[in-house]
Amino acid sequence: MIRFYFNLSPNPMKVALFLEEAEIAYEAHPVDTRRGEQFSPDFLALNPNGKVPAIVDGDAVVFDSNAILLYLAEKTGRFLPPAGDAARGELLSWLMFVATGIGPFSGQAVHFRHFAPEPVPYAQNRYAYEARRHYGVLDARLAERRFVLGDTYTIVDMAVWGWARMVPFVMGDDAWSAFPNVRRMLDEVNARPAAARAGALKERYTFKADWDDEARRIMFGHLAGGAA
Ligand SMILES: N[C@@H](CCC(=O)N[C@@H](CS)C(=O)NCC(=O)O)C(=O)O
Repeated sequence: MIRFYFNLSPNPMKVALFLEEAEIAYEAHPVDTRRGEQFSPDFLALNPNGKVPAIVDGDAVVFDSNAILLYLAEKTGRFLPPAGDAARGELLSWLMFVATGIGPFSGQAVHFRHFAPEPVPYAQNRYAYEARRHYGVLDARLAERRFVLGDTYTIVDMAVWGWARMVPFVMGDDAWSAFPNVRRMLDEVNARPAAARAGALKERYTFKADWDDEARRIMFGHLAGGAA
């Protein structure tokens, strides 16, 4: 049975959605990142980068949410176009767009909007701008398509779902007005039973909620004087 190492943040949740969509049996292993469990030797042996998600599937250990989505899609032959198809190229482009654009810029926008120890207007503006720009690209794409690749629901939509649920947290409470097509797609995916099952993980597992000094020291190694 697949072991799924996760918390409730956007990247692990994309993988939870796939596992539920494909009805793959899995054993959930919560990793409480505010308590530093991502740096335990056992977890670092799975993902030396010390971040969730990761999965163990027999001999295969896969980390990084988008790599896991591709691995599971290729393994099951589901939620991706056949290898060599033009649509497969499109899927790879948009998956990397989420992996290298939507995800990291959203993450940094959240950091400087909510968590930086002091306000840094330049960084706030840069990351808010880049997050908005990326969601704008996605919104234009979805203006003419039901899902990112067209009529077919794929792992790209799952990758988008993980982050799109966080739009107000990333860009502010009024952000949805600028991205109506992303919102429409998010609502459609949210209505799928698999999304409800993935979302129900938060009822079954509790993670540390306090954003205290311990959590700050663990999550932001640079504040504790850690060298990269
Ligand atoms: N590129 C990675 C990013 C994963 C990531 O940033 N995970 C966060 C979720 S909270 C994490 O584990 N953070 C813990 C930390 O930074 O110490 C992916 O897509 O899986």
